[in-house]
Amino acid sequence: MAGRIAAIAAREILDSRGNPTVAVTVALDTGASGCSAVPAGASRGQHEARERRDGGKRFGGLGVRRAVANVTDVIAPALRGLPAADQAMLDSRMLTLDTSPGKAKLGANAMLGVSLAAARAAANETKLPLYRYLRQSLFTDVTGWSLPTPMANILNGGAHAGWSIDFQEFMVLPQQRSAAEQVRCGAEIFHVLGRLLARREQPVTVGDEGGYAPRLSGNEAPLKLLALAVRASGYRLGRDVRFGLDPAASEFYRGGVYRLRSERRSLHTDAMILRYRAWVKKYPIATIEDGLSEDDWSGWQRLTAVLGKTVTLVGDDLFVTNTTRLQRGIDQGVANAILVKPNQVGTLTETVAAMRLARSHGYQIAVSHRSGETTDTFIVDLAVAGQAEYLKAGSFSRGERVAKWNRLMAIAEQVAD
Ligand code: 2PG
Ligand code: MG
Repeated sequence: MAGRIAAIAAREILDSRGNPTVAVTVALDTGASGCSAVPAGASRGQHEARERRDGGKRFGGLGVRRAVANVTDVIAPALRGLPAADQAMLDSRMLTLDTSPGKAKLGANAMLGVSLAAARAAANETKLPLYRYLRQSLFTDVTGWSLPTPMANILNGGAHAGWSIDFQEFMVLPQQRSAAEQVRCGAEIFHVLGRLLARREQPVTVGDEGGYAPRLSGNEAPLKLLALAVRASGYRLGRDVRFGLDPAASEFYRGGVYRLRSERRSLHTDAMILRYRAWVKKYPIATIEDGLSEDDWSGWQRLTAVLGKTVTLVGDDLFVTNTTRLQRGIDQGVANAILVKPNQVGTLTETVAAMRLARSHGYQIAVSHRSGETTDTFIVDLAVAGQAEYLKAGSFSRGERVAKWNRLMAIAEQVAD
């Protein structure tokens, strides 16, 4: 018998930055249950669904007691008795409880916690691993188990690293066949990069996503360092390892220009595009995420015209896992891939809808963590179930990041059997 929701509990816990976030447990009448914890961004897109935060003194205003109460007092009574396996019904019922723009009333953090915990409870009831349950219930048109390539952010900047440099993320994309070899490759490069930095008397402390956060002059310096580290690790640049960038350009777009403080200059959209084109010739850059700002649609069109055939151009703040914005991108020839972050939109059903829409228009998918994470590894199972091309989960340090890579390796062992 399919389990029905018997109880929903929620708590305030801390995320990897030490800020409050929501943890939810959904219990079914069959005895099965599932938990989830919600992540939080620092470089948030303007068009994301809204988190509910308490304001006031506690935790500098970041408390989530209100969101927790919304789960237990508003959402739980409305969902009690519903079949946990009917994700679409649960999520649409929650949407009827909050019709405010961006889910501001209940909070996307409240809703997502319930949405993901319910999916886990339903999966636990079937005794299937989460990725298999998600595949069979939400991605029925997807077949085979080709696993996502890690996007590993081993050098952090921007809002994740006290603005040591302007661009936020410099990622390595290991090209080996197995997840274990990819993780090994990335971790080896990470450690070699650390030694390179230490030799230059640079700090080897890490940023929010576990990558090093050196203060460098300009935004190209990290690419040079990455290239050195790849070679010094014995890997072939381009063949074994490619690069991914997430400048998170919305964060330094002011008054119609891109202000690069570490370079003491500002660039117009077309100068940014020229810069990317030059870098793509010089370095094995496979992906560029948020290379331009979230509402620079005409710039994105030109960027896509120039680089879209050779580079995976990923919309993060641009699309915010939102089908309306993604559809606009599809219609206007903007980007060719989407970053998927469940908490940008607030329910699993809407997240899957964005993935489906992307897939049906040939857009690639990168499922992603947030810079404020917990040890919850739901996104890994989601990426595998939906056959995302990429999984973006930070570097090879900090437990909340490493938990994701470890989960990926565990799944890889299972699907190889
Ligand atoms: C991003 C994310 C994750 P944040 O910009 O892609 O790396 O950062 O969670 O701070 O929005
Ligand atoms: Mg991003």
